[in-house]
Amino acid sequence: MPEFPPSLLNALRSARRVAVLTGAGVSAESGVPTFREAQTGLWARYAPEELATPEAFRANPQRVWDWYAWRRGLVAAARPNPGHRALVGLAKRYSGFRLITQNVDGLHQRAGSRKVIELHGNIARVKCSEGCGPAECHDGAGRPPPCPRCGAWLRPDVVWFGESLPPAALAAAHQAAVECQVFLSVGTSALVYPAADLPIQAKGAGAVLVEVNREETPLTARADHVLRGPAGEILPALLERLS
Ligand code: BJW
Ligand code: ZN
Repeated sequence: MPEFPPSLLNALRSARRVAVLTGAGVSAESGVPTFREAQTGLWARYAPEELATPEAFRANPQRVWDWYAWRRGLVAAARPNPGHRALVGLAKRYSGFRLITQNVDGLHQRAGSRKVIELHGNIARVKCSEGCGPAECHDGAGRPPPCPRCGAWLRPDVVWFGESLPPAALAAAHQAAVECQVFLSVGTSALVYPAADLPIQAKGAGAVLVEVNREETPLTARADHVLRGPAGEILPALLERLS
């Protein structure tokens, strides 16, 4: 069982409003690959930055569609892990609990988290690449299907580099960050903006900033507490110490 500093436990025991930002690291123990760690498998040669852009989709819709089909399969086969479940337990402790995720895998919701703020969309949904809006797609394999309204390609309903985040989700995340008393940044490299700004805003507004990560990130130096290790072990242990 990891040791937790008494000042952290006190902050979490006395808080009413807690916000958590998660990244790919929280799903790593479910077998979903992260973005910036060693990539394995079919797509090892491609950097996510080369696939997760509107330009990449325009240049080669099939290649991007296949990458997402492969990832959709990984996510469908994955199960929530103890880290996801501990966040469900943590939510029950606080009247003001907000879970903000950069993940598109839906594993928080499958674990039982409600009202998850999804900053980067969801891989299970598709939308028109020309802006008609959401669409249905019953078979993600094969060729990218056409939009039923305008005939353009359908694309995953996720946020690519250079695209705006869903305004309502971003506004809710900002509000959660500046209102919380404790902010936990879990399993994210804290490199991608504007998500990476949320912990900084929280700290600027007076929150105790906690990082849970296997490795150092640009946020580490600014965190009040750094819990080094896998989220699937740290979060359940933290929840148990609070109970
Ligand atoms: C564990 C673990 C375990 C592993 N336990 N931990 C300001 C400054 C600089 C640049 C910008 C800026 N503002 C905007 C930008 C540009 C850009 C950006 O941030 N670039 C930087 C990379 C430099 N941002 C954007 O373009 C954003 N849009 C935007 O700002 O719009 C306004 C605008 C428009 C036009 C011009 C300018 C501004 C959009 C960003 C969209 C990101 N999209 C992706 C893909 C989503 C769809 C998909 O899934 O395919 O989102 S990229 C990818 O990165 C994905 C992730 O959500 C995101 C973050 O990654 P994450 O989750 O942190 O994963 P990793 O792999 O990086 O890290 C995993 C971590 O887990 C590691 O630290 C491990 O150690 C740890 N770990 N196992 C605990 N078991
Ligand atoms: Zn359309």
